[in-house]
Amino acid sequence: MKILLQKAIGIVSIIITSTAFSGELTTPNTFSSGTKAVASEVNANFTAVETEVDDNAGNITSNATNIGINVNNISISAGNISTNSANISINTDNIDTNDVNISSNSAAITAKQNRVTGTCVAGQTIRTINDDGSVICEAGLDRSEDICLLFNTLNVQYSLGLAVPDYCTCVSENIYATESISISYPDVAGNIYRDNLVRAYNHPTGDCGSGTPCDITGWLEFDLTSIPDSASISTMTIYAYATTVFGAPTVRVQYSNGNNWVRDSVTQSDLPRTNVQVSNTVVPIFDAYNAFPITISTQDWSEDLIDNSLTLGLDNTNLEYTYSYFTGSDNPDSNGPYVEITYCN
Ligand SMILES: [Ca+2]
Ligand SMILES: [Ca+2]
Ligand SMILES: [Ca+2]
Repeated sequence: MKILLQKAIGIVSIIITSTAFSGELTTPNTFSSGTKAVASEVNANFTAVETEVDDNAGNITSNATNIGINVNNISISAGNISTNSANISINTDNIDTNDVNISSNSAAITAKQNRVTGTCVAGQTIRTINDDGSVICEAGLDRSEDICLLFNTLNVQYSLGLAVPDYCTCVSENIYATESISISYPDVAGNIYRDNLVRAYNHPTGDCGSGTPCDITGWLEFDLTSIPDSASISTMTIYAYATTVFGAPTVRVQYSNGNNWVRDSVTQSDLPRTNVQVSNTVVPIFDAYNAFPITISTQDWSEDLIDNSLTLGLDNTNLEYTYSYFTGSDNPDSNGPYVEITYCN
């Protein structure tokens, strides 16, 4: 703004200078040799000369003033020119810097990964993302199926204690016991009760053979043929109907690796207490089905899926004289014992 004002002042001063010029002298009369000069004509010529001389005198004064103004303006302009030169130099440097930045930005734009805009149809997965944001698809793998397969084939629920994911296909089956028996331990004679009751019975002062106190486990056998060998069992609960409860027996489930036994011929050595506790204890309720939820992680159930014979016992841990009797396997429809197994594929 300041520079523009100074330029305007300079232009005005030039205009003032150029308009203050004098006219050209023209004398009104011309005298010839041998003729008489008339005084009025001579005076007229002098008057013309006087007018122009006066005019020039005025112009000289105003020119002197203008010259002073112009000198000042030239000085101001010289300062501005110097400032402008410095600014031009700075701008030139900035332009050079910008050129370098533009060059590096162009390189970065060329090398950049574009926003991913490519898509794959349902059932496919992205294999490669291209620089321009397009994608290369391939036939998708159903990871959820893989994970369920992992649970089934490696039995990780048992080995790692991991729960089967909800999205795995899980089914529940109620499998009724095919055999039942009650056997006293550790009587080497094997005091065996081959009737249709499943005993969870302790009598510390009783005699279950050769003077041995009574510690009777009632066993149940289940046929697991209907469950695939590769299945992963996620929950398992025994339901047993209590027909007698004396005192407050604390009944737990235990496991035996005995297989394919029948009530009429089974011996104590056929049914060892291989795993003495695969559930917490429950005090049974009389004249009702009692649920005994099994802790899946306590046993590798895959061997029973392969041998198809699962043997689980009901045992009383209360060392006082207490007991509970449950319905045996003879009549499944009459409150028979069964196991509810949930497994996943
Ligand atoms: Ca078995
Ligand atoms: Ca099987
Ligand atoms: Ca016992």
